[in-house]
Amino acid sequence: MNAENVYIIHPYARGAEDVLQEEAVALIESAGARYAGTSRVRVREIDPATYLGAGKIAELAALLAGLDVTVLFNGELSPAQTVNLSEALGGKKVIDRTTLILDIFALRAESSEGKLQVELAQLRYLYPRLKGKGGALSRLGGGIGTRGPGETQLETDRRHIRSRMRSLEEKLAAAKKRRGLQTSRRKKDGVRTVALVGYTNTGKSTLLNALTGADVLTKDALFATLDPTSRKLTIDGMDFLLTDTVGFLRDLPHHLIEAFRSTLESALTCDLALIVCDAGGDYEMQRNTTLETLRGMDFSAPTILVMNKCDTVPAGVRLPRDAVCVSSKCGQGLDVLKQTIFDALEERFVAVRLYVPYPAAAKYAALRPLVTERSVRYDDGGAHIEAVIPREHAAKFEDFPKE
Ligand SMILES: Nc1nc2c(ncn2[C@@H]2O[C@H](COP(=O)(O)OP(=O)(O)OP(=O)(O)O)[C@@H](O)[C@H]2O)c(=O)[nH]1
Ligand SMILES: [Mg+2]
Repeated sequence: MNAENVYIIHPYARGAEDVLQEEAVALIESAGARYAGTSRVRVREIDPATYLGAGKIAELAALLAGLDVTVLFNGELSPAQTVNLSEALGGKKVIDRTTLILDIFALRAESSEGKLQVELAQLRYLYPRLKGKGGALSRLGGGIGTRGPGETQLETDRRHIRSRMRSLEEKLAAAKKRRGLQTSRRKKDGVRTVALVGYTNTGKSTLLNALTGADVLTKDALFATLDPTSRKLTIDGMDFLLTDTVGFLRDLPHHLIEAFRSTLESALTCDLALIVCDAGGDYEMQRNTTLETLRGMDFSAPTILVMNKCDTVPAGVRLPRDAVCVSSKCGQGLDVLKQTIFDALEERFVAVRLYVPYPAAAKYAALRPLVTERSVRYDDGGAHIEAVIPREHAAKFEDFPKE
């Protein structure tokens, strides 16, 4: 199939929003489609029926007549506005930013829970848009907005969709419960978790790979990662789980964040979060967007600011002083980052030397899940252990004679 050509209509109110416009191109490419051009439209007053004014629409209709393009409206449209715009533009397929992002999510979702979430988000978004559209959806004939797990449902009736949404909600609730159990077990076992969070395409997955030797997909695309992935990382004998997460985007529609809240929350009940930014990009905006998004999620872990891709920044350029500068690609700064992670976690953990006499082995075994052992040496009477334990549980180890 030839790649779908997508033409952007970029509405703006006042001042130029160039980031959003450039991002729209990246989003189109991330969806596997081809960018076909942009019209910027200054909007002074939103027309409730068509968003844009009649004069402007006529101009656009003339411009696009005869072209085989899908129109991306780089903003959010109401269901009625989508239908009306499509008609006014001579029946062209019109999608908005949310539909496009959902489409990318659908392409990326791999875990069963991720797929369920995308499907539910797509159906919730489509449901009000089905009203009175008759055959409109089947006319779309493939491409953006029709892909993903929701695809087969699009042509079924609303009642069907309602019951499908209910069933998805139930499945997700069950998955959430399971995940909750997993998290509390992890906590009980004293497994430390570090989350990689940040703006999309800043190199979170590349950093996960560089630190852990994992082989997670990395890509110059928006939302390359959708499902959180965890890998074990050992620094100086201390083990923990490093979790990669979905990237954030400025002006990500609120209900999309809602949809991914639950997967994110599991990663966000972490002991430490690395906020990854692109040192060669608009890192202030990336950091602020990330912090704002996290603020809405009951997030309270300590954070480390990481400026990635520092290989792309000319020497001498000043980066925020509180940041650790790294290049996941070249390996620069990774040792400093590891040390910073270790130090931040060590505040919450203590290194101890224990002596466990053989008769006390069972007692120690019961506490073993809390312990990260660094070295164990046996003698006739028992085991000499060097280990790291959570500060809050330190009292439980007081029975073992210190060396
Ligand atoms: N020059 C340079 N490029 C990098 C570096 N780290 C990552 N990249 C590139 O940046 C692009 C995005 O990397 P990813 O690791 O997929 O980014 P991500 O933050 O996981 O992105 P999403 O999952 O889409 O949110 C890829 O093309 C990487 O090769 C780096 O340190 N230097
Ligand atoms: Mg990624």
